[in-house]
Parts: sequence; C-alpha cells; structure tokens
Amino acid sequence: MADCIFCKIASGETKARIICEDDDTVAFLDLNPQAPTHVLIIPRRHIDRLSDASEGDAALLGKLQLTAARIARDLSVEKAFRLVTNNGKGAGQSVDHLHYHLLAGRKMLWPPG
Ligand code: DGP
Repeated sequence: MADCIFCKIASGETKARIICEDDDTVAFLDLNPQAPTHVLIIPRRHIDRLSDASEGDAALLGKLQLTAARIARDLSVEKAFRLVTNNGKGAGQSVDHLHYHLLAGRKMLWPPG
C-alpha cells in the first residue's frame, strides 16, 4: 500500500528501530510508547486489520503471535506482558495495517481503557 506508514517501515523506506524481521514479519519499537517495553509486530503483507484476515492467513497470524512471544523472551519480559491488537477506529486503531502491540514493564490494568 503506497501510503501506508507500516508498509514503508516494512520496506525500509521509512526508518524505525527494528527489533527483528524475517520474510513475513517485522517488529519495531513504537514511536509513542505506552509502557517501558512497547514493540509493534506486523506482517510485511498489508492487511488492514484482524477482521480482514482470512483462513489463508492462519499461519501468518500464528507466526505473529509466536514472534511476539519470542521477543518477550529475548527482552526478558516473558513472565508479564500484554499482546493486543486494536481492531477498528472505535477500538483505538489509528494505523490501518494489522499490528500487535507487545507491552510490558509496568503494571497492566484490567479492564483495559
Ligand atoms: P494503533 O493506535 O493501535 O493503530 O497503534 C498504532 C501505533 O503505531 C501507535 O502506538 C503509534 C505507532 N506509530 C504510528 N506511526 C509510527 C511510525 O511512523 N513509527 C513507529 N515506530 N510507530 C508509529
């Protein structure tokens, strides 16, 4: 997607502090962190949001979650982290490219705001 900021980060056109990447996924630090650890994990392929994913994306969705868990281990926050995706404007989604927030390093509240 030409005007998608996360597609530009995935292609390297826009700089970000990349944590790790492979053929399918990219993980990078959030520009506006909401916790001491705040990593975004995205698929390279543009999908607007989770509700637009299909059966054919099952392996990719699993890989995104496993990547998040591995990053949590690498950053030594595996005992307490939150993985969340905001699906749609009403849920707080501001960038229309599927992404998971990996948040850790502070007490997490429930219910979330
Ligand atoms: P959401 O509101 O769930 O769509 O989360 C989008 C997140 O993306 C938000 O926490 C801020 C982050 N973000 C937006 N633009 C950029 C950017 O250009 N670079 C980085 N690293 N993060 C960004």
